[in-house]
Formats: sequence, C-alpha cells, structure tokens
Amino acid sequence: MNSLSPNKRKWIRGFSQALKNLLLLPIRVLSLGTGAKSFAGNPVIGSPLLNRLGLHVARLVLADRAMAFRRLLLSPTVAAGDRAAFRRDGFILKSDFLPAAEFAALEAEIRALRAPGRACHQGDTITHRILLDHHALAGLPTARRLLSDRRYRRLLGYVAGRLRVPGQWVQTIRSGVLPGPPDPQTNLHIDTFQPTMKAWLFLDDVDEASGPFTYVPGSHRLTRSRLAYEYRRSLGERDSPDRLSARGSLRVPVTDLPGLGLPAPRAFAVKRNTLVVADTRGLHRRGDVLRRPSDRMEIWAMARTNPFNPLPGLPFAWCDRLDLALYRAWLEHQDTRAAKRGGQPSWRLVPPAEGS
Ligand SMILES: O=C(O)CCC(=O)C(=O)O
Ligand SMILES: [Fe+2]
Repeated sequence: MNSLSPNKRKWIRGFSQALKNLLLLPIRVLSLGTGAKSFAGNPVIGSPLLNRLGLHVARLVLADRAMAFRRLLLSPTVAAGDRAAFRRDGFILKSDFLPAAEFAALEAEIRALRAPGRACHQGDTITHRILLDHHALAGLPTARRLLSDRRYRRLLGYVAGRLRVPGQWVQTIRSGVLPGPPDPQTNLHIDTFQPTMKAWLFLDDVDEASGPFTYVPGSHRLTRSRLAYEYRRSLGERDSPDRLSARGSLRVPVTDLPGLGLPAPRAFAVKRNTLVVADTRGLHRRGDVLRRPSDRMEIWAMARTNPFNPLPGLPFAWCDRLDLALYRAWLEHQDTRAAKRGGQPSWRLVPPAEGS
C-alpha cells in the first residue's frame, strides 16, 4: 500500500467505503422499521433527498399513530382526568404519590441500597443507575410494592403504550462533580422521533437551583408546525455540528418555541414523593444546576419499544425478564466493544460502594 501513489490510495479508500455502504444498505433500510434515529449514523435516515421526499416526516407520523392506538387500547386503565392532562400537556404529575409512611419506607430502603450499578459521564455530570430487576428487587420489599402498585403501573403503562414497563432504575444525577462543560441534557431537546415514556418518582426535593426536570407543555403533539419544523431540520441534520442532534435527539433553541406555537418551558420544582410521567418526544431538558455539586435521586423508568408496533405487548411477567435479559446482553456487548478499543462504554460498571 505504501508504494501506491496518494491518488491510488484515495481511490482504494473511496472504493472500499462505497463497497461497505453497498453491503450495509439492506441493514440500513431495514432499520427504518426500528427505533433507529441517527441522521449521521445511518445514511438512509440522514439522506437529504429521502427526507425531502418525506422520509423523516413519514416515520414521525406512523410512530405517532401507532402510539395513539396503543394508548387508546389502554385508556380504560387510567382515570379520565389523567388522560385529559396527558393529552393537553404531554405529562402527568402526581404530588404526594405514595402514602407518607410508604414513601418514608421506600426512601430509607433505597438510600441504604448498596448494589452494583452503571454510570454515564456527560459534561460535568454523572448519571448513576441501579437496575431494579428481579435480583435487586428480591431485597427491596417496598420498591417491589411500588413496582407492582396498580396505579403506578397503569400510569406508566398508559404513557408508554405498554401493558408492562420493565425498565426501572434507582437513578442519581450528580451535577457539577466532573471537570467539563455543562451536561448536554441541559439543552432543550427531544429524545427521539417516536413517542417515549420516562417517569420520575423523586426521592429528593427538587428546587429551581438543583436541575429540575423541565418540560414544554403541549410539545408532545405532532402539530402541523412541528411537522414542518422537523421536516426542515431533517434536510440537513446529518451534518449538524451538534453531535446529539445529528444522532437524532434534536436540540431545539428556546427561540424556536414561539414559531412552534409553544409556551415557555416549565421547571418541575417539586417536593419529594412527586411522580412525573412524561412523553419525552416532547421538548424537555434538565434544568441548570445553580448550586454545585448537587444530587437528585429518583426511581426512574423508561420505555421505548418498536415505534411502529400498534400493540401494547403481552401481560406476562416473563416478558419483563426477557426484556431485561436483552438489555443486559446489550450492555455487555458495549462493554466488550469498549474493552477492545481500550476505553470505557458509555454506561460504565460501578461497584457498589462507589455508586451508593
Ligand atoms: O433528568 C432530567 O431532568 C431529564 C434528562 C433527560 O433529558 C432525559 O432523561 O431524557
Ligand atoms: Fe431527554
């Protein structure tokens, strides 16, 4: 190769890239039917031509309709008032969610928990999570009661469009503990093109200065102006200088809100024992942390399924085990890949003492 002229080398590189693209094309096309969202990582998803023809908008609309149908099927499981609040705002907020004694028991149990976890470092912030799978829950009777509480399960399930929500963690956000720029989650963004449920049962009081979850009410709705906005963004997003936008989690300047017909963001400065269940296809961010370092601890849940599946899944407990086994396998795959590179995966393992 060294004896080749620079031109020939360039040609060979170009040719092997083109061959690779050709071989990967079927996989990239098939991934249009999944939650894959990266404009930069998938030349089909990011194609300015296909997006000009409406690819991104079509995925938005189909995912929206599939989720609307799933939520419709589950609508008898939640109170009409909660459904109306969710349809209007994109979130459901419940203060004093658990009876006081039950919450105190939950808080004591979780604060005493010493278990292996995973941590993600982003900017100056560490997000630490302990997965509440059946192993962890075996020693956590109060958390087990919460996760099987009908009211809790049904609220999360409705927003997720799922009969079961297996992804539950103890999450601690430690802001201002690393040297580095601010946490990228503090920029207003959408998580992905598909409706997605995230839930927080706060174990700490959260005030304006301690990075409250912040949401733009009504921004979960796929209005005409939202579709037009995402259409425009989809044309050039693959080349966005913002890495996370290019990867499909669009960062949205606050100055774009009036054009979208949306109000100012609302910060959830809330007392402990408040439950917030939100659709994070809506615009949201983690509020700025003005008092550093700062910890925010919560029972956190997330559900993101195939965006085009119109059904809410199966009601059996073994589905949760399967779901979490797949999730663990994915994490382990990331560990192996990172080890080969000699680096850390984005969710690095943390031993019990350090994480708690
Ligand atoms: O934890 C928060 O306040 C929100 C972070 C966020 O953007 C997310 O979880 O999607
Ligand atoms: Fe987010």
